[in-house]
Amino acid sequence: MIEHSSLPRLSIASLGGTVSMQAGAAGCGVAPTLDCEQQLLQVPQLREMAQLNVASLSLAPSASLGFAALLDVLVWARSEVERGAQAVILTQGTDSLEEAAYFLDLLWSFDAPLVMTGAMRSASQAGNDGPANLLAAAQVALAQGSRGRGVLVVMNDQVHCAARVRKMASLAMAAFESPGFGPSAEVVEGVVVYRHPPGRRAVLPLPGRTDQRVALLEACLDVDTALLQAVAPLGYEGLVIAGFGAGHVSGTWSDVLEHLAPTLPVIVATRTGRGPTARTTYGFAGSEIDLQRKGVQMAGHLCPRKCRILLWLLIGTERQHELQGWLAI
Ligand code: DAS
Repeated sequence: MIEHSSLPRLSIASLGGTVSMQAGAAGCGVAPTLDCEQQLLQVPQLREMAQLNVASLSLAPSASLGFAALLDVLVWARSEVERGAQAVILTQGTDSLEEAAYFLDLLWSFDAPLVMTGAMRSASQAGNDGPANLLAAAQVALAQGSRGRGVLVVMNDQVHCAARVRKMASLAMAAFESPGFGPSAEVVEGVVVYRHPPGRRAVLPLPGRTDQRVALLEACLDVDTALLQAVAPLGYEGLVIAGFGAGHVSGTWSDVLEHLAPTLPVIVATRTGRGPTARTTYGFAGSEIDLQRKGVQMAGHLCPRKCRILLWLLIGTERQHELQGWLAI
């Protein structure tokens, strides 16, 4: 019998998502109903691994989470570590997990791991993966090798770093990947095996303002320029474009960006889902060489959605001028 007070302290909070969902009335589909304590009932072994401090912070589908809610979650998680938690676990919906994880990672200044997980199948479905993901998340949270790695996403016995992880499938159990990089670690029989030592991390202060808006548009075949031209008049303070291929747009979009890029930060990323944007390969109108000459920043390996998070936080901390350096990390 393990003496309870000798166990490490672990704080766990739930935000909602499929991991908190179960069926209500027949034919109505699953919806968030399980609070954090109820989720933990499915994983009794957690209480033998750690002293748990449990909180239910929201019951939202993750498409309805927002930056304000995530800043509140960050304040809670920080205070848990300051009060002695060895690590913090958050459960949330998988739909926006890749964005929420990167948002929190950019602001997470502790060595203590902040581990995020969820489920692809609800408590009402056969093969519900929530309990297994929660157990693996706790094993990762308590592993010494997880320290100094910022925010980690644990799904399907894999550990992904927040800057690289993406949801790559709508319903499959193996939905999460870090395209081009692979997972940082695997959980094998409860043991967390990292492939590499922790990398260099940079952290931002809390944003001083939160009313800024950053637009995300996708380049696509034969698209007109109406939405692109509306970005500045609508008051957006930054723009991310999910560009073709290695970070390209049409010649007509390039013409608009020539006037837009000097007035607000513009990032062009790749819409392909894997690989970096180019810097020095193509020279046509709308290519990366053309766009950089017009003041556009190329995203490198950062996917469009994470570019939007980065730019929102940089504007909120008045660090837009540091954008190029952050994209190079
Ligand atoms: N698709 C759901 C999930 O996997 C819903 C959500 O993200 O809240 O959690």
